[in-house]
Amino acid sequence: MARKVFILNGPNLNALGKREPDVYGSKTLHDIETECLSITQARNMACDFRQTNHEGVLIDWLQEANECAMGVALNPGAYGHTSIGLYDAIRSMQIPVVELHLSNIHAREEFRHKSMISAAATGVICGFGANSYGLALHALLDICDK
Ligand code: CA2
Repeated sequence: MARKVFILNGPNLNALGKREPDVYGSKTLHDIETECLSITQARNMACDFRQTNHEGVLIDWLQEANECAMGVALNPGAYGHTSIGLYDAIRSMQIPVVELHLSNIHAREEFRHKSMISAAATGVICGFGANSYGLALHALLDICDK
């Protein structure tokens, strides 16, 4: 198995840093990608960082990761609250999947409190802004290197 992890991002995360900086911070997704690449490089791991606005594409990428990567860090965006398809995809994977959110979903609107995918994930990080990515990635790499 190649030493590679996927970092997958769901809907609207391409708008990061451009709107609602009070909720999601001022970093762009590209800034976050740069930080993730430097973390993975330092830990001798390759990294495939992607974003899509489409639920089925996220599912395709999870299935792809399961074939060729050691683990996934996933910010599912709003699909995390709604998608049984994502839950089923993660359930069927043999590699660790760390769910992450920039915001603390439990401190926001009630409809964000429930994550459909947490029960299938290896673990969950939320509420640390852009740092959620680094925290999730280190947790994932610790599992991969065990
Ligand atoms: O906190 C997170 O990371 C979320 O996954 C972000 C999702 C939201 O639906 C989840 O409840 C929590 C939304 C991402 C949308 O990002 C935007 C960025 C800038 C402007 C508008 C939306």
